Amino acid sequence: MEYKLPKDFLWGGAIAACQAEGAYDERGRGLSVSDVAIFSTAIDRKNLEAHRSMTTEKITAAMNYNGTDIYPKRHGIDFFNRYKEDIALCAEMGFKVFRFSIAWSRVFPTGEEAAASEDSLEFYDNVINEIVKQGMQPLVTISHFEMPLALVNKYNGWADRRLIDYYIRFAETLFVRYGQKVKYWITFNEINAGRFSTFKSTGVVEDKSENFQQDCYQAVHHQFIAAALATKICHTHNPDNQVGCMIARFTTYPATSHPDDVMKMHIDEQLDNYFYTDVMIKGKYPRYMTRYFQKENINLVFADNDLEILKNNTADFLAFSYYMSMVTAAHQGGLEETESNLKRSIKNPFLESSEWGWQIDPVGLRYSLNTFYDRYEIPLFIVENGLGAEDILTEDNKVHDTYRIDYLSRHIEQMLEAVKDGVEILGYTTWSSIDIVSSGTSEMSKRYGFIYVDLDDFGKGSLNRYKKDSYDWYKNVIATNAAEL
Ligand code: BGP
Repeated sequence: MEYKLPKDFLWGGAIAACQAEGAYDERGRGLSVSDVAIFSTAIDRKNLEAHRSMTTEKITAAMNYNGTDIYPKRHGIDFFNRYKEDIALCAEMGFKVFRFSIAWSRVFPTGEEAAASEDSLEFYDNVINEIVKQGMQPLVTISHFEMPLALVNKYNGWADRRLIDYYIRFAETLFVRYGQKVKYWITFNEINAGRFSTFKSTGVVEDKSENFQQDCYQAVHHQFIAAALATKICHTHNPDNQVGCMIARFTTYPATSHPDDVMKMHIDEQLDNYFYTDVMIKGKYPRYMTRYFQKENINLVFADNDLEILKNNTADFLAFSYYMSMVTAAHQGGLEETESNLKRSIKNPFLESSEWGWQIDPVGLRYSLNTFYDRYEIPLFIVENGLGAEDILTEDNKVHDTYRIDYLSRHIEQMLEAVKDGVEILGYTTWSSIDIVSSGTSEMSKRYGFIYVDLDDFGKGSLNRYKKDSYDWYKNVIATNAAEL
């Protein structure tokens, strides 16, 4: 017997509210962390540091700033008004699933309202109905780098335990309203991002914290509890629904075969990846974290029944994003580094990099799928994979993105190898489906979609949508269930 890709494999693409919707101040939406986490812009493209250390001063400056360089981040690609056209274009490609997120700051503008905004719920009714009408499954990320800014100002974000209640109120509102139409849910986008990009992931502000490290991990602990409770509540409303956890997969290799480097790789994998999935899938804190917390002088505060909650409400599937692999060494001195998603890496001499320094590694995807499945034996869902590039729109409105086709086909090829290895995979949604604003750089010119959006880094452009060469290519991949790549 041979393992094969199932006929009902969920092919599709993804977006996030804070990078696509725009309309940041329309119809009662509250300000959100994503509106002010905008410091690495086209002007300062490589400055990821800004996201790691958001201070109240920087946030206030951003709130009062109306400069053109932050235009794309707040205005997105106007998905808020153009969702019908965008969803139709994705359906035409044959998507089986459409991944998107719901803006918390739209549904509960300050997070603390007694009732959800009916107007906003209707907007998402329309989005979901459109997806279903066009023959696709919605895959909803409940929280994708977006939360009401008011909760940051009042509570220092997820550092405060009360955030669990606010999140649960938000999540339950969604389960009640959409639970009959949405089968697949993700509780938090890249829950492991909090360690590298604390503000956009947890809303914790560095200068509001007495012990920033402690608050980072306490915030993540609160998110673990919130995710577990949300999983429980979702199942109560509809036992058939599936709730996944999600991390950014930081696949890490040792710089050499020196045992110290291999050990360092093992520890990095534990701290950056497995800590999160172990808690959310095995339902308990792994023992290796005890040593780490002691070393870092971190003392997490647990409520009486926290361990019980984690144990009884584990994730139904493991979703992850995969863009590249990384390299680590016990002694980093003198080794050349490169940028990557959320953290830096040592350069791998065997791999090519994207224009942003992300090291392209299709085999690493097969390796990641295998290592995850060996460890957990639950279904996996690749919910982000793609290439950020500076596409060029020709005079006849075409984009010849052969580099994107090359990137995606090589990754899908390795995903198929993993299927043959016996790994159970529910689906594959590319990042992104249509061009949206980059999360890391706030730029429009870092594009990932099959559909080009005519908008530049300074908010100029017609917002017209144009199919890239990769559009027809992916349509055929889906039609042939990847028999033709
Ligand atoms: C992931 C995020 C996405 C997305 C992607 C690409 O970390 O979940 O929101 O943006 O990375 O990153 P970037 O936009 O920084 O290129």
